[in-house]
Amino acid sequence: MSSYRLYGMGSPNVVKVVIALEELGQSYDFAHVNVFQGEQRESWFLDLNPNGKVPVLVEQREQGDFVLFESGAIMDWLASRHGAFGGESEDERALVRQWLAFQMANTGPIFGNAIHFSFATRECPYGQNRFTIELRKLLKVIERRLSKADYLAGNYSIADMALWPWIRTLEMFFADDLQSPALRRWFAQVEARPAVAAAVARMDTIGKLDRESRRAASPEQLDRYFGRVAWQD
Ligand SMILES: N[C@@H](CCC(=O)N[C@@H](CS)C(=O)NCC(=O)O)C(=O)O
Repeated sequence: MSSYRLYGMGSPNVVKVVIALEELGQSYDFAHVNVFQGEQRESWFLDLNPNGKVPVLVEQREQGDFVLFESGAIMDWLASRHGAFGGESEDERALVRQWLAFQMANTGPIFGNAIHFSFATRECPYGQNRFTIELRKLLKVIERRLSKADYLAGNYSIADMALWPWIRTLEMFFADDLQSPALRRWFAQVEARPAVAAAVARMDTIGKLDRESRRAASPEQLDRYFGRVAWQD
């Protein structure tokens, strides 16, 4: 039996955890959550994460499960639990956490909104413009950093694992904005890692489940998922 169970879908915030588990050589069961039809709002899932979002990582322990949500917290905990990819010294660990926090507080929400509003350009050009400008600003920050260091925190770490799936997802929507040299070099280096390839292969299967569940979702369920209509409690 695996010691970990990961609840998720094929989205970047979940892929980053899969990369970490693969890099750390951990076995895990993947429990697909049908977010398009609202499974994340069911009572059993809210008991795991009251915020109703994936990923959630559960470590199965004899004395009772340990449950963790928020992908940044999960990455940080995995790195410290297994003693790898989180920095060696106190200062290195702080730098890893700094770049992990940068991903969580900036690229996650801004890239996510930029993608969201790219679908809603006609309805909301203001939103599209605002988040595309912010996205480009963040890509410049990343380029500046990666032109001075091999990886975000110096050595390859959970901070790179957290950012990489977001850049991969952006390739589908903002490919023209991703051509700067340091970003391309870093992206290829991370992509070439066997653990990253294994994570991508596993997540391709999960992506198929997402597409099926999205096709099967009703217009009302999709409105709730995309936040156009409030969830009924
Ligand atoms: N800050 C959270 C964000 C998680 C998140 O946004 N998850 C999305 C998929 S990537 C989700 O579960 N969406 C479903 C919903 O909000 O109802 C994290 O990094 O774990």
